[in-house]
Amino acid sequence: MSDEKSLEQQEQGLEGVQGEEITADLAQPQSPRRREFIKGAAMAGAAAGAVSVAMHELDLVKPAHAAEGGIEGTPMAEKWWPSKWGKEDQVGATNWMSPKTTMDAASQIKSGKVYSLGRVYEVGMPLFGARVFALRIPGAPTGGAYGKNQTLWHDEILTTEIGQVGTQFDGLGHIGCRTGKPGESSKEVYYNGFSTTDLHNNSEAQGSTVGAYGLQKLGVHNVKPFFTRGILFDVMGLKGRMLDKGEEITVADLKACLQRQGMSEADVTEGCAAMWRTGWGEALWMKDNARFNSGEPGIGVEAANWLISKGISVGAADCWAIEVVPNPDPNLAFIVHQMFITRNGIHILENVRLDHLAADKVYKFAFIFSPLPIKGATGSPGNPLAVA
Ligand code: UVW
Repeated sequence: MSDEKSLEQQEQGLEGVQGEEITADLAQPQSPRRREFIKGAAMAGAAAGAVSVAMHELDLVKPAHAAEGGIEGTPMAEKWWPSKWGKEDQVGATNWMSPKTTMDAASQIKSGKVYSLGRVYEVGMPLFGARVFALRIPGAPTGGAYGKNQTLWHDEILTTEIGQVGTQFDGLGHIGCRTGKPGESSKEVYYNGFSTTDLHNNSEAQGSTVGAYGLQKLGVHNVKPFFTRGILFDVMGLKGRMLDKGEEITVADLKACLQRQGMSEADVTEGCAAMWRTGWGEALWMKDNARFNSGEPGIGVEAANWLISKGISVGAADCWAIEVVPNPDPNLAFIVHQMFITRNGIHILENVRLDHLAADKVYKFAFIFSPLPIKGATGSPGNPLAVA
């Protein structure tokens, strides 16, 4: 398929992802191909009925009209703004951070052991689509020698989608929802009702200007640093195996994890950082990138709604999108991203390491992470910490 055709089809929005033809070849040999997602989703069609019944039973998902701002027949049906944190809010669920969450997190620290949840950023790590990671050292060394003491130094130049590679924190400007026609920037809606027009600070008549140099709204520099309770759902431990691509983690699975881990729903507190271990990352990261990128296990609509109802501040997992890909409902693409980020201001943290926490049976800990305040960026790299 030509690039032109695939772009044209992407312009068709949600309708477009239903068809077999929307199969943008995402450039890199190891990159995920949407054809495989869609095919997988079709094979999972039997499960889709059950999922949609559950969706309609949930309070958080109410039907509405596209004219009111949503997409009828999806979890994005209802107009989702203004935010419960006010119509100007740009920090979403990081509003939960407070001295109370800090003290609660601190009370989880029993041994003082620190776990790095971040992966090393390096050439050869799996990347979504045609994203790149290229680091160069100018000069050998870059500069010097200065002074009688002959000081040398090295710098680096990094070309990458800085917030969207490796261990990555998705900010609120990363994911939106088209509620109008292609090209209607004011109807491409993000968290708290901000539109593409707002994010790029341009009018539809003027074309894109300022926003090319960083998002003017919902940039990741706005968010508050995390110091909160972290909880791990060891789904791999529960199942005794790595989960497979397209395998959905259910609410029953999450509750079974809590029970197995000697915890209860009371441990899923407002503002906590919730993480689920699938085994996908520890088995496949830089070992089989093609399979890693071909889809993944993760939560779906049902578990997302449950976690939203608990008031989590961030959802994290050891895979590249934290959600089930392909979604069992073939009409849905990256729906958990929209439910968390766009509708509820809940952040997403992808490609984290969780195996060492599971090995030590650390299921509750202090979660500490300060996204890099890169003005106008869509996300942040970094090394989140769990302190047990
Ligand atoms: C997309 O950007 C679609 O996905 P992710 O946030 O998983 O990188």
